[in-house]
Amino acid sequence: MRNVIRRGSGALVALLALAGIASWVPSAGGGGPPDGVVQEYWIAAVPMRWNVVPNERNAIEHETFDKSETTFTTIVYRRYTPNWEKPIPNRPGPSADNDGIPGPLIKANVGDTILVHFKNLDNEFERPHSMHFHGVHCPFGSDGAYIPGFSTRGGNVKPGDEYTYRLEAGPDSAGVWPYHDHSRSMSDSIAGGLYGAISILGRNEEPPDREFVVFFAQTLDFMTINGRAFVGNTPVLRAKVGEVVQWDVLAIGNDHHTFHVHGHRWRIPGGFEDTRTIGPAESFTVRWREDVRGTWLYHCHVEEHMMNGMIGIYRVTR
Ligand SMILES: [Cu+2]
Repeated sequence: MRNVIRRGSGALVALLALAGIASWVPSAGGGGPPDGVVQEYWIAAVPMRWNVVPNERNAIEHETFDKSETTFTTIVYRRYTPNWEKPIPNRPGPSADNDGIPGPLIKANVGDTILVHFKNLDNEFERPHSMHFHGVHCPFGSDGAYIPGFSTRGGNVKPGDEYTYRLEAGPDSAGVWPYHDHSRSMSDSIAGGLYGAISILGRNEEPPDREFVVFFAQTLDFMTINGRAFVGNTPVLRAKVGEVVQWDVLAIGNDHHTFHVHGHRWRIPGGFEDTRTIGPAESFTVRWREDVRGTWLYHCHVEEHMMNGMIGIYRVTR
């Protein structure tokens, strides 16, 4: 579904000229190699009814909930086919059923240019929104942050309006990074799930066989992974023995979390670990080649968070 255009082709230059964006110049320090490609995404902020606990149960502690305590109307990032023809599922497959929180996983390679066409379709709260990306290079106009008197239209996209953010994946962009609303309404938006991840593959780095996004945040009164709480609602992540798995771990909101996976550990400088602390807007990836089957837990190890929903299942089969 990703739209890939070879950079430097005459057709692209003509296309950009037609679109009125041929005057774009790469930002300092992020100049990609001539073999980089242009990745294009169409992402809108749209209203959605979201249930944090769809099965209305905390299965481990035999607690039940009512739909009225777990469901709310919010604004999420939704991916569209080119030129806004129709919405498409954010990530069919790798991370269960996410179709709103977090937003679409944006993928690119070091050296690529990323054009994110953003449209504000918030006709529910009628608030301005934006997209602000960590980790990538961009000209100031694509920073997506609202600063009275200084920011461009991209920092405060009004309902019904569109803006195209122009980003570059430099050598120092390799890894995973959050993106989120940074307009005037960012506090409400982030609490409501208006965030996502951007994953950039380094030079000479092979893509993993499986890539999992684990986004820690509070949603309503629950501690959530990808906007869901409790085993049976949070993503069930799946892999096979022998596969290389990559975990993209991110956090947003007001809390620090500790990412922990049962039965596994990953290499760090000077040794190994199986738990790592992550604070608001921080992000990291860990990888390993899967070597043990089982139905494992992954969770935040802050006890209150885990008991309040921040826990999921990782299934490894032969
Ligand atoms: Cu936590």
